[in-house]
Amino acid sequence: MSRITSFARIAALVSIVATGDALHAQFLSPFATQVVNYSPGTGGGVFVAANALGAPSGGGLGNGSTNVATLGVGGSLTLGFDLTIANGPGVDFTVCENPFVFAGESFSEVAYVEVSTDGVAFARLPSRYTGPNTGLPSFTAPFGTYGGLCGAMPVSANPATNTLDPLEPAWAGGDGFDLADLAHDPLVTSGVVNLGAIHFVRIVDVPHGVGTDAAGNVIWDNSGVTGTADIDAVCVIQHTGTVVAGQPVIDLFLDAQGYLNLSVEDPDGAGDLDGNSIHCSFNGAPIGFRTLARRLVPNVTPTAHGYVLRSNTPVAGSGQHGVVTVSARDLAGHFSADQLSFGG
Ligand SMILES: [Ca+2]
Ligand SMILES: [Ca+2]
Ligand SMILES: [Ca+2]
Repeated sequence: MSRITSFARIAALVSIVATGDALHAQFLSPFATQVVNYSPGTGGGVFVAANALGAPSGGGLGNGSTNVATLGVGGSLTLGFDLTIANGPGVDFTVCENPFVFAGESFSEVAYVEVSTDGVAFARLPSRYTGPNTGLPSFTAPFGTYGGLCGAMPVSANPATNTLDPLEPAWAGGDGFDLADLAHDPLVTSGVVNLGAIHFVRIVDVPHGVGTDAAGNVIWDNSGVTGTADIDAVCVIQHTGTVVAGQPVIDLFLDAQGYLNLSVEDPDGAGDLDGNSIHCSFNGAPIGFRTLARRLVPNVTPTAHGYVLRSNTPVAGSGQHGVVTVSARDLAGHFSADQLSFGG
């Protein structure tokens, strides 16, 4: 190789590196890549920590994966990533456990989810349980029973058997987590946990009938005394390479009056949304955008950037429950998704 060619190659390499995180990130795994700590508890399951690395091995709505790392009673699993998870619009990462649907409900074994910048201080995503306070009456739990916990949403994506994109949770499945829910956590406000630079996710067993949600309610699930959550994968949806000014903003939320709202917007205008890319699911099952809108959020208000849809009546306190997930791309391929679990 001549000296000039060699310099040219080095210059090209330097240029690629200097292009920064966005390009570099395209070549990094969007899944957990390291088992940082595995402290399995007792009970039954598959105690292979490496099963939580890489892509999910979803079994579809009716089947749970066995390619999992079981937490065990009192156990926890800390995973590391090549990418830096960052707070973008909506869901930033999903945790894939192995729930399955039975008679319209989910067999749910739930766990707390925590995030860390330094691997030492972990902030726990606020959890919500709306089931009975004395235990669940059946083998399964209604969709919408849990929020801010993994282990409720079935997983369909499985690159070994189908072409569903694991990073597109409306169809892929998995429990979605939005780092914005931690904005008021003391570890975040003090700067110890940086929502723009999350390097670790820790998943912690909920002690059966003892562990509480963020409001102090005792959490019950379908695990029984010796069962616990089984972790299949963690999928990074928003990271330092995807969080950009012009990306679409999907937002599912209950407003102050308890109405369900869905906004589908793009900072570049409604015309920048790729209409064909809007994917929706209800209780894990794909549903058309128009059907979802008609059934749940029929009141449509155009905005400068897209649409805001709202339910006819309040859903909070109405007895309605379920989990809605919506995702979309813009014409540049930028992505956003959101998921809302509601009930009670
Ligand atoms: Ca977010
Ligand atoms: Ca399970
Ligand atoms: Ca855009």
